Amino acid sequence: MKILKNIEKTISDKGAAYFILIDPDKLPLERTKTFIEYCENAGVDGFLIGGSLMIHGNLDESIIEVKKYTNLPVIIFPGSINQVSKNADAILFISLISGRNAEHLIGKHVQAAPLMKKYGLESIPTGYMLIESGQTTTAEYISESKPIPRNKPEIAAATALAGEYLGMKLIYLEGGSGAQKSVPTEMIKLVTSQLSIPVIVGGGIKTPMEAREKVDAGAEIIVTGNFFEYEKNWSLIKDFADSIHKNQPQKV
Ligand code: 1GP
Repeated sequence: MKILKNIEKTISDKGAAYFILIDPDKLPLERTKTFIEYCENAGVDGFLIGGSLMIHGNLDESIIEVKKYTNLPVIIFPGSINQVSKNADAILFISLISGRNAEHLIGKHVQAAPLMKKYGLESIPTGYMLIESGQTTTAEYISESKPIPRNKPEIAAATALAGEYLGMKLIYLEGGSGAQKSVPTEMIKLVTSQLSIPVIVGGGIKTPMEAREKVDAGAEIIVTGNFFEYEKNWSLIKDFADSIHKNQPQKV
């Protein structure tokens, strides 16, 4: 529970936490040091690492490289059963509760659990919910599960509540990496008003202001990935962190 506790403390200290998603396919090993140092100096709270479809990248190598340059939590965000590594600090043990594909509700978990036990990897039970975001995302296509319609916040709220009652420690509202439209604010408001566990929001967030809107709506963890795959955007990481950390003095 060490890493979950660390996240909960960050949320309570800063008002919300900011995580950056690293896709080992997109961040070359030789750029890792510069990127991680950039994130550390900008006030990022931790890293998720993984991807729905990993083709060239090597998760283990990538985690080892990231951990050379940071003491922040490095948490696996698994896209498949192959993405269980002994080198990470924890794993989001995600159950895709918005879908009805049994493999992603319990199947893959049975395969992963013995390995997690062997590695002593902290499990963070996470109810993962795909939200319709304008076009078919990789997560939706690969998981073969339907997203929740973006104009149905009541379905999202009921699903998230079921996740909490099943014992999930986090709920992840996911637009999908590179989503055209991020998760609607109204949906975040309704979901967070029903829950007592933190809600992560990610997918298609492209500006610090948009990130802040999600936090003001009740999100307690914001994730961005795609936007910072372009080095020209790295200078904005600090602006994202500052907007998300609502308990800390904002820039004027
Ligand atoms: C994807 O929520 C994450 O799983 C981050 O999404 O890459 O669109 O920022 P982006």
